[in-house]
Amino acid sequence: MERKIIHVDMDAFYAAVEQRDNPKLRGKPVIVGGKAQSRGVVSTASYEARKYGVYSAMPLIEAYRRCPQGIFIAPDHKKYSKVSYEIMEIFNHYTPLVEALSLDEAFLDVTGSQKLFGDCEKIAQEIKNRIKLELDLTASIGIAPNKFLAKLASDLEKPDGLVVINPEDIKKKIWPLSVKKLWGIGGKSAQKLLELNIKTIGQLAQTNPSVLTKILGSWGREVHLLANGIDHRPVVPEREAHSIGHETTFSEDIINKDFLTRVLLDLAQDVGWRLRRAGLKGKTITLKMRYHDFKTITRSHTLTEEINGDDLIYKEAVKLLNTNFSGEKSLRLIGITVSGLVKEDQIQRQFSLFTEKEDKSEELYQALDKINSKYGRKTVTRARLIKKENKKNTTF
Ligand code: TTP
Ligand code: MG
Repeated sequence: MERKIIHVDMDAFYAAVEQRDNPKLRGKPVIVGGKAQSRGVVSTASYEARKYGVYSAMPLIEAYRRCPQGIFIAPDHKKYSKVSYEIMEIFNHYTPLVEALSLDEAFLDVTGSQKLFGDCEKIAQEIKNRIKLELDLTASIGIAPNKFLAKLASDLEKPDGLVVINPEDIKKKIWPLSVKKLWGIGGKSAQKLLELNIKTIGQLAQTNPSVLTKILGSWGREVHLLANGIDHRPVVPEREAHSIGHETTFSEDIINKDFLTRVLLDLAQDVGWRLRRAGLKGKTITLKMRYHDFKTITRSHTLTEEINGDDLIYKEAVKLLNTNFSGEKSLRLIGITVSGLVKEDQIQRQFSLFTEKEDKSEELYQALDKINSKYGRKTVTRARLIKKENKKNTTF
């Protein structure tokens, strides 16, 4: 059976939440990131502000230069992550196969949901309606037989779009798009393709894959398949993922370390949120940096204990930045990945064994045994997990 993949992406997410919660901001150029002219970075801008050329990852000073009448607001991550939970709850209603890519974006595999909820277009429309009615926000949705096409589709009619791409639409709807829309095609690759006069996805699709592997390495074959609308990657709910990461490509090269540090906070919050949502913790923190000349490096640090708190991820990422960013070459992209993932309840079992050994209290053992035999092995450890988590995760 042909797969049906939905990609949902909220419109101007942080700004839309702010406009929803403060009617005075509606219809206005809202720029979320921090005080105008401060050292920070734009998290996002309302569509009204985008008309002035203000975009995500732009320095606030530049945003102010382009749009001095903009309303500048500091981001409230706690609020956005709460809204994210509500959005993801709506998705979970239609399928267990939800892969959240970030706070405002997810893939849903609804192939098996259609018998119960009606065809995929009906499901997508219902999701949009619920997001509007229950959360007073808008989302753009793409529907396609695979992830690659669904993600491209959701972007085609933003904001408030709903675009279906069937295999027969690929030539008309996808082939005219720029090669830059393809995942993994950064500016440098696009430049190399341009030298061969390959500008559109269609031209890429019609190029011999051996030519592409010469330019792009093994990724070339993959790119050729994607350009032809072929993508077999499954929708993987985070709880089954091996790593969770997030990265930002800047609109202009960045050399200012304070600015990069501020971006790391956003990224850490996103990655932390996704880990916690999936009930995961990870031991290895990796910082990815792509320099202005497109050279890309990754630097990792493995901790003795798994973490998923924003503050801890942020702290490790900043340490990696401090030791590996000399400030001589500007960056195009920065990203954080957490790997070495384990499920929180597994850690809890280890933790509980450890503390039990430390306690050496016979009475306690007996009491634990009693409870565990009565309610099942996990009862007590789970309760401890909750306490431990509450203490640690002060941010949420
Ligand atoms: P996006 O989905 O990329 O952007 P958006 O939802 O604001 O706008 P649209 O999808 O309609 O184009 O990112 C989702 C949120 O993630 C965004 O509202 C703010 C945050 N974000 C950052 O904090 N920094 C960034 O560089 C980006 C791209 C997003
Ligand atoms: Mg969005």
